[in-house]
Amino acid sequence: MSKYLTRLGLLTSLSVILVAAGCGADDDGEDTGDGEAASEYAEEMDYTVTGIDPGAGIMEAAEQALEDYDNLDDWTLQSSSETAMIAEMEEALENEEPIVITGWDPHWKFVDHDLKYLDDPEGSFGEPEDIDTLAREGLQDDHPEAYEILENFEWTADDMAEIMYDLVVEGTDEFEAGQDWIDENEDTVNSWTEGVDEVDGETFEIVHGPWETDLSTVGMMVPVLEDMGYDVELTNVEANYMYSAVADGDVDAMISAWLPNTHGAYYDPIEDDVENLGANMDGEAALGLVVPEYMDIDSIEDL
Ligand code: PBE
Repeated sequence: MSKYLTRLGLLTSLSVILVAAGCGADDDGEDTGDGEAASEYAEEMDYTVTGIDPGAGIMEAAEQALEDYDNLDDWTLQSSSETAMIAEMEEALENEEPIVITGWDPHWKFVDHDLKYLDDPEGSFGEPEDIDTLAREGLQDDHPEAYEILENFEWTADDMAEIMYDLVVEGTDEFEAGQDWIDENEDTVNSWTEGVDEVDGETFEIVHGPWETDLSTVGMMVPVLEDMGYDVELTNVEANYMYSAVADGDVDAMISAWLPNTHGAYYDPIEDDVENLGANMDGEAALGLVVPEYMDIDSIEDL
């Protein structure tokens, strides 16, 4: 009951402000502007941002947004998984209902659906960042060939999105999708492996997170390393364990470190215990709140 009252209170004060600003509903209740529509959305969405797994860095950024924006005071962030979030989003799209999700780039969802990021004037989601490659200490001595390939590894958001699209939308196995990309991008892959000696069945371990971005990346890198003679083992864990696994030397490398913001809380404490081989994707990783295009709002402040 009290929750209901709070919401009602919020709605009322919002409408008052919006009507005062001349952008609310007119007398017969017809929607004449963004503002009134926004408050209706909020109630329809049950004041909920639909999120993913609780360990993901984007969930921390979304919690930060709930703190930074006064209009989100009574909102909650619902955790689930990437798959569950996308399913909810697709259902909303089908019914043209409002929904707000935690969204990021690169991601295939922007290819197939008309979606938009909401402006983030408070900067809760930070600036676009890099995806870095991290190596365990001693990797260069133990596996110099793989070390060199990983040091050379560099691609773009479009590259990753191609594999992700294949994987998620076409249902292709990640290694097949990765191999298809390799076949179409031989020059790029050669620029990573040129002059590097092949090895004879050495085991190489990569840790990655539970998201499609990570699957797409390893889906490509595993065939590259296998082609060079490695026997690659993958471990799929939650975000914080990716970092401790490399820092503790339990695995050889990770190639999906979203830095400096998204995984900053995981990276900063172990920074001195790993070797950062630099960005494999430069400034193209971005986070935010995402809504369908048909929603008549542009900013988190309009929610
Ligand atoms: N993501 C995709 C992850 C990193 C890769 C943005 C969902 C996150 O930790 O938020």
